[in-house]
Amino acid sequence: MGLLDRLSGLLGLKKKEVHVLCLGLDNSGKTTIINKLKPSNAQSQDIVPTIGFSIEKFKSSREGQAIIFVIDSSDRLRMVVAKEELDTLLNHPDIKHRRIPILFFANKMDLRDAVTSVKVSQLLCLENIKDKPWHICASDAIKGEGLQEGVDWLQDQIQAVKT
Ligand SMILES: Nc1nc2c(ncn2[C@@H]2O[C@H](COP(=O)(O)OP(=O)(O)OP(=O)(O)O)[C@@H](O)[C@H]2O)c(=O)[nH]1
Ligand SMILES: [Mg+2]
Repeated sequence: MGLLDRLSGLLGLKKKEVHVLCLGLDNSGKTTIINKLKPSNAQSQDIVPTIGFSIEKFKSSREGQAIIFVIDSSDRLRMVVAKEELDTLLNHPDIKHRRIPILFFANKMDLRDAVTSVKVSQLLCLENIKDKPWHICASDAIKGEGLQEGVDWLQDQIQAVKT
């Protein structure tokens, strides 16, 4: 079972479609992360740059939405661009006044040039996000490290909304 499937299993709820938006600059690791969240028999071995955007369907247990925002922690040069994209997202009318949980993956932690997740959090000024629950996890999407912690957090947020 993939992590997202387990989410619904743990909640013991009827399977419904869940809409999780996975965003971030190109080459940050979005497709690799989504791929790792699928059941192992559904994972693809060959990931190529996504042209346009892709929509993946998972079965899960909740209505509503969450956002996963992926950052290449080794790409210091484009961190400011990532921040601009994040700010644009946070100011988007569909997002701005909603308490939508945002999970950040400070990805590519295995690379020598990677900065810590605390540093990523500072560079993106995450402490300024006051009206939405957010969480940042260091991850290595190729090995799948850190993804579980992130999904666990999202699960808690979903549960908090449901109760
Ligand atoms: N070292 C390392 N490489 C990674 C990690 N995650 C992804 N990559 C590599 O980074 C490259 C880009 O990954 P993708 O998953 O295609 O990134 P993306 O965000 O989907 O990129 P676009 O589709 O272009 O927007 C690939 O070569 C991945 O193998 C990681 O945690 N560590
Ligand atoms: Mg992609």
